Amino acid sequence: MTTIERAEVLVAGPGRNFVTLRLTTSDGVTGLGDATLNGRELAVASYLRDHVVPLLIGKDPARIEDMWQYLYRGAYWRRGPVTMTAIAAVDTALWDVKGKVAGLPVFQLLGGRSREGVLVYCHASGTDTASLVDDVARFRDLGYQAVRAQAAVPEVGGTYGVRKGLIYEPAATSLPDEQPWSTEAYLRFAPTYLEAVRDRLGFDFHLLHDVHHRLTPIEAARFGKRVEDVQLFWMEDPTPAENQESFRLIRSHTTTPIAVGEVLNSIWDVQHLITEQLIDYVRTTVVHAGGITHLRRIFDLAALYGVRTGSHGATDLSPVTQSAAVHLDLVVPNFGIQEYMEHAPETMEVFRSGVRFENGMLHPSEEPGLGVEYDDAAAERFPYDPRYLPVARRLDGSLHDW
Ligand code: CS2
Ligand code: MG
Repeated sequence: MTTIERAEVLVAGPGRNFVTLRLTTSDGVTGLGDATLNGRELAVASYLRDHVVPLLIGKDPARIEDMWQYLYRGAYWRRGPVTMTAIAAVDTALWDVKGKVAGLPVFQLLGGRSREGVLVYCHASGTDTASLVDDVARFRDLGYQAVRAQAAVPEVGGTYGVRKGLIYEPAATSLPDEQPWSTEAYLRFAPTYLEAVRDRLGFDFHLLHDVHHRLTPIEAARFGKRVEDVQLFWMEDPTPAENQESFRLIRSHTTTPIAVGEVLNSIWDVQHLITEQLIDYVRTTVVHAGGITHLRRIFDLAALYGVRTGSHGATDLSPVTQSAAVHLDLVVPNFGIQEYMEHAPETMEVFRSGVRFENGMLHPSEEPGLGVEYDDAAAERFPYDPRYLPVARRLDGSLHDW
């Protein structure tokens, strides 16, 4: 019987920090899984190295579903970002192996193409309204059919999602950067820059905005109502997602579509959001919600309730997740949109990926498996360097959701 012979937890910092699981079978077939949790990478590396890898050696790599059940229910302690990211890495690597053994790209194992390509959205930003509108126009000229727009709020300096230079990387400091926040200033300013984008560039493309967990439910309801004429494709994370009940209040006040889920890690975390149709797009991901196996379950539940997919895809999700996401996005009937941020050149030196961008869509490679290989020699040149995500503080100094 073929078994899992080797399991390597690879920690490196090419462009930014990543944790990758590489499984090797007794037939010499390898599979990759992303295990990156931005700002808490070593917690997942330890969960894998110290508690999961010893359970993998000697197991049958073909038994993906049984492995998922074993690692989830067998741990006793369940759910949460660390656990589910570790399980995700194993699951994704096993799908990669299965594709290579079958000689098929993973999307063929999941049911084959349902669409020709995967519609993506990119991140436009600006330090003020004018530079934001110019940045949206630049991405439209590059062929993007969907663009996220974020601008700095004047009274409080930097704000979430404003790129410095070519690559946006929020985890940029060796201790959390304390960034100021004013809800009042944001609520006064954000609607005006979204309106300016539509005034200057029109309505023939999808415009998205990430509130990034910053508002109370009633503030989010007010914001959603205020921007209805902007016709957003979605307002994302309008309020912290732990309290799923909050979205009922927002829903009752506005028709602006709602997207939630990048910080959620299991079907139980999104169950009521979906079954009570409190959201329009579910943003859970391969890497943080238990891998391809579990994410497919979430997407199939969402399909029953008219909720579409809109997976998170920032640069702190590695090219392994990006490829796995595109394979799944190509197949699921209720696909909505896929977030896409170009990784840094250093990242692409380590992760050799066959995913390609063409006229506003991503396309997976036709290689067997996920179509991503890990270059150890290149990774050697980029050691892990601890980085934290920022924290936000209101102008009175009290802690706010970043
Ligand atoms: C954001 C992310 O892309 C998004 O929608 O919410 O940039 C998020 O801030 C980071 O992935 C956190 O690591
Ligand atoms: Mg987000």
